[in-house]
Amino acid sequence: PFLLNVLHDPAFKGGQATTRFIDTNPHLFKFAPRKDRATKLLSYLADVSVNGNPFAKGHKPEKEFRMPPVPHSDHRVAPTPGTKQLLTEMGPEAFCKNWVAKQKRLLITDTTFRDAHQSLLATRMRSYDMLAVADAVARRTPNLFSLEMWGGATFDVTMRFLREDPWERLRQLRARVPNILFQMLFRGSNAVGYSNYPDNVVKGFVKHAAENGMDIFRIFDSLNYLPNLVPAMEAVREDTQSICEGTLCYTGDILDPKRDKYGLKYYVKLARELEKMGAHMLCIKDMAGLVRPYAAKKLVKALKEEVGIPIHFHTHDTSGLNASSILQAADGGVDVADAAIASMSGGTSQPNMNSIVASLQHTPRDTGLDTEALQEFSDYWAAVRAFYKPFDTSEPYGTAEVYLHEMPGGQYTNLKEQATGMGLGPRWPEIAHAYAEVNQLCGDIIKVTPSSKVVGDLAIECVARGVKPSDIINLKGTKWSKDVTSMFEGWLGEPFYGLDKDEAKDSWAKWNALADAIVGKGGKRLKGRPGDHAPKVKLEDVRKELETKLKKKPTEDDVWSYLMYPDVFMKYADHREQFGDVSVLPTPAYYYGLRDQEEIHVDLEEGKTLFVRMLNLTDPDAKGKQTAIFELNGYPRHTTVANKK
Ligand code: 3PY
Ligand code: ZN
Repeated sequence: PFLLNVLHDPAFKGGQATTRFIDTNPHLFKFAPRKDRATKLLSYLADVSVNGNPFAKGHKPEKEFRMPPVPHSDHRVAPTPGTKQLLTEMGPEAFCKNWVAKQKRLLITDTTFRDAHQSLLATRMRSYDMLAVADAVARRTPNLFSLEMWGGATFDVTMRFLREDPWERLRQLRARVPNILFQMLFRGSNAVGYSNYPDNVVKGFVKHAAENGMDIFRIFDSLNYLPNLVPAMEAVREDTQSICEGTLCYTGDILDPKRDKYGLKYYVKLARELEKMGAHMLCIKDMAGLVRPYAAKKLVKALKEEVGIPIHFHTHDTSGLNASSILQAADGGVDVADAAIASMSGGTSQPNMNSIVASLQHTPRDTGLDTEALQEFSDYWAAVRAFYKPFDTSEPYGTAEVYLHEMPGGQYTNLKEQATGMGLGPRWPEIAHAYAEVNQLCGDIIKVTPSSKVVGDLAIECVARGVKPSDIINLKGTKWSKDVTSMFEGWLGEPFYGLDKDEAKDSWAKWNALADAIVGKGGKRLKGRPGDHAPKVKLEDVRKELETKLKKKPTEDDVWSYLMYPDVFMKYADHREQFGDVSVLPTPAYYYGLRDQEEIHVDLEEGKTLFVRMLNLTDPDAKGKQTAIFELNGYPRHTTVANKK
């Protein structure tokens, strides 16, 4: 390429080059490092154009995508100050007490950047599509309460399937949205993973996330075992200026007199305890969308009477009815509710923000959000959503089946995929029933990541083997997956926390019988908080270990990513080494490569843009190699890849 630079230089072309040409034009002769950023990206584009993206399931779009219409906003005008500025000025305690609790309007959290795509698109939304709209979000909806944009499954999936750095996503969005609070979902002692992490890892992670821009930590436990929340809650309160949102997970139906185990009394008890533990806000986390409309009002009213901190309601629209749960919760006095932009809402995602906002207009709880802006955002996301077709597999209609299986919205599509992958797709109704039966066999537990995964694994296993869930107890010598055994060994904590002895008696009997069958009678069983059994991790040792593996000094981001997901992080790091930062590529190019003559532009940084056109892709040669010929900023470049198909 350097030769081409020389050949194109006007002085050289004009025949004015002398022997001093090299001395006076050193920039033309600076050999780019062999693998510069552009070269690495071209290798990626060549590879994905020839072999496809291994994570896009072989999907080939039939027609060209339309350019998503980015909502209008003037980036030269600074965004109006919002909740972020208020939190900074007031501090978490005063902000929640004197501002959030005093708002008449219903405050709204936009989940489009996290739970909506986790629940609809298997968490595959790339930073690129969020960043493209972020300037407009900051300017057109500055009166949002918060943006949920991190945590849950996003941490794992960004590295595993998107080959992006989750920390970069956080910082890049923060830079563009300086005025709205950022919120993450934090799985208590399971942090952003699926198993227990030592206390010092949980605390260090919280601190690093806050330092990089996280404002609200929604902290829950998958069995509502509140002692598991302590390290994370302490870290938020002691080491950060962020908001600690203590969370209770909702299951069952408080209106059903026959299911009084998880009744109003239970939720009130947990809520009071969370407030005592230091929560600045309380979250009702209805991960499966089981809070029915009239239950919503009853629950919120009862909790409002019992706790003094603001209440934040999170639900899913799996039944198709949960916008009305939000309206009823608003009537009951809830302070904040979660919703997703229209074209990313509904089904297993959150209810439709645009419609909720419109339906509250001219009422006492009017949100004040701009419906025209929300419509433009919806148009944008509708176009973007088309890029993610291979992952967009949930039913486009509501289903009351959710009241039977009680599956979290974020799990539903994943479990369906898992079933389809095992050839069990057509037997989904059986799996849904098995899921409900396994739950009863466990003694009727809270089901949310990771406990929901264990119930799902067991349900699929039963259907695959053709046994009834109730037969698990009698299956001798079966080897269950590690996730399954570790839950019954006690590594997720204890189920039935918050119930009194009598209420929990039957449940414990069932749990113990199943645990005996799975772990084995006399097998190792933990009691109490798993964190008390997990030795502290020596961070210095981890840094050294990682330095050896990476052959260079790791960043603090790398250390925390590695602590959460060692194998996934190492694969991501290899990819980054080979192809550079692929998050800068437009999404169709990332998933499907470039078509013949297609041109994209890639902004590497402010003022540095690559224009890449696919000129030709040769047929495979005798050794199966194909050459992709690109035009890069006007110059031809080629790269050869092995056809692996
Ligand atoms: C997660 O933990 O990822 C969830 O979304 C649970 O609802
Ligand atoms: Zn959710």
